[in-house]
Amino acid sequence: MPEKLFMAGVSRPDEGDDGTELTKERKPKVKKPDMYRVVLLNDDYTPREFVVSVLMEVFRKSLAQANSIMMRAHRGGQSTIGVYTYDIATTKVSQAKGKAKEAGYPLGFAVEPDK
Ligand code: TYC
Repeated sequence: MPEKLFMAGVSRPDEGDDGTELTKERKPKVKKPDMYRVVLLNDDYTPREFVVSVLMEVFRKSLAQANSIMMRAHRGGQSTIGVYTYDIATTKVSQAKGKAKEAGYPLGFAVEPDK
């Protein structure tokens, strides 16, 4: 195997395909998206099973994961569900709140910048 492979368009972000340093003008603006933490908030009224179903349906958690996230919020007041891009985070929270409102429960979430 060769020590180093070169492929067109696949290079370090600070190098061109020829390996030379890129000036500000040539440097591709490829940056990781800002990420957002979605936090589940406890309340006294939403049934545990309903919380678990929302975590499974909207946030695609397994039953075991959903149960553990729900119980952490139930016991400690809040629990991280996951970290997503802004659009995914806000869309999921909107879907989850919609389901809760439809069912008449005050289930709440927080969305916060991740670090
Ligand atoms: N505390 C609720 C109850 O006892 C269950 C619950 C858990 C609600 C987690 C919200 O984020 C939550 N029925």
